[in-house]
Amino acid sequence: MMNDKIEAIKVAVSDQLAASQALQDVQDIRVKYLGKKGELTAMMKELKNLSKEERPKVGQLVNAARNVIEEQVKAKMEELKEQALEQKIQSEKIDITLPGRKPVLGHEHPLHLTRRLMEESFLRMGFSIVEGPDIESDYYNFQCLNLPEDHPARDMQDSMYITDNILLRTHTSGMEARTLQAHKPNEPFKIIAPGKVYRCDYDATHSPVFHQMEGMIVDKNIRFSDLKGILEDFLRDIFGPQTKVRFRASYFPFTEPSAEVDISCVMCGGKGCRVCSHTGWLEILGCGMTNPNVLRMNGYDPNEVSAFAFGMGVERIAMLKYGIDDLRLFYENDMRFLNQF
Ligand code: 2U9
Repeated sequence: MMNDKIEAIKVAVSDQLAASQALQDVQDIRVKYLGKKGELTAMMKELKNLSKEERPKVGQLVNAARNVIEEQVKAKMEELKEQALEQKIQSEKIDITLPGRKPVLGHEHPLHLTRRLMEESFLRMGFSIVEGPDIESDYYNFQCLNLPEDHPARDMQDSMYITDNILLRTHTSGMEARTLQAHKPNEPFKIIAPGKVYRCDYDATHSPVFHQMEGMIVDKNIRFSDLKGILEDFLRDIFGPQTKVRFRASYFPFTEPSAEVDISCVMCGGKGCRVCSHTGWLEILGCGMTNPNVLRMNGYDPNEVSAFAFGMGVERIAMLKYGIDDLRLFYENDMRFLNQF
């Protein structure tokens, strides 16, 4: 009778295991038959009621059945675990035949592009680039450039002061002064000084931060004709070979004589239009022969060498080159604007 019962349990376990879909089902089967209160465990406990002859035989059968069931449970668990892993692998499978997503590539900002074109033009003419601090001393920003104490450019309304004698540079001119002082007296050089400058100004045509490029050549016998030649070549390089250039007398404390430079209007070619206020000309930069006092103040002897200097706004060059009518477009990060470059 016990025999039949054991056989029946074995069949039942086989059927139930075959029908199991989840690990929990298998655990439950294990508990149901092999657990403390399981059916086979109960049979073991009943052995004591059997005769001495029957007890070892049935005991062996129960043990054998127990081992078989343990094996089957173990095998089923392995099978289900493997199935689960296979499913996970399938669900996480990457389709490497799908075309990749193209990353959006950024590009140069129009101001940076303009600065680079300007730099490349001067580099081709043998200039070097110098860069220096945006936070500048009153000494380098004004004093050594022949800007007297009472000069209007020193006014608190025009400059952003950090302390009494430290400010955000209002021009990159400090770099020419620093370069003069860094060289042996009267040593020749050709430099441009590009970078950010800061002024207390804010409207459609003025930004509190803008970009300048200044430059300077020092050598024996530098003349106004050298200044004209270099700047004409530069402006035709940037605005095209048809560009006409004119020099008008002007005044800057760090140059003498000084001039403002106009180019023929980029819109009408000089005929006169709204952009050039019907004059045919657009003001583009300032320049002059470096004031002998400034050379002297920075360790050079104006009797031995002469120099010229110039300065221009990178934003203005970019606006005229690309026909941009509002300075603020450069700083607003509007992709509809930026994507055009
Ligand atoms: C030293 C000697 C001379 C730099 C110069 C200008 C003329 C000039 C302005 C144009 C428009 C700046 O961007 S802007 O506002 N600059 O007109 N700058 S000569 O002359 C120097 C500088 C340093 C030691």
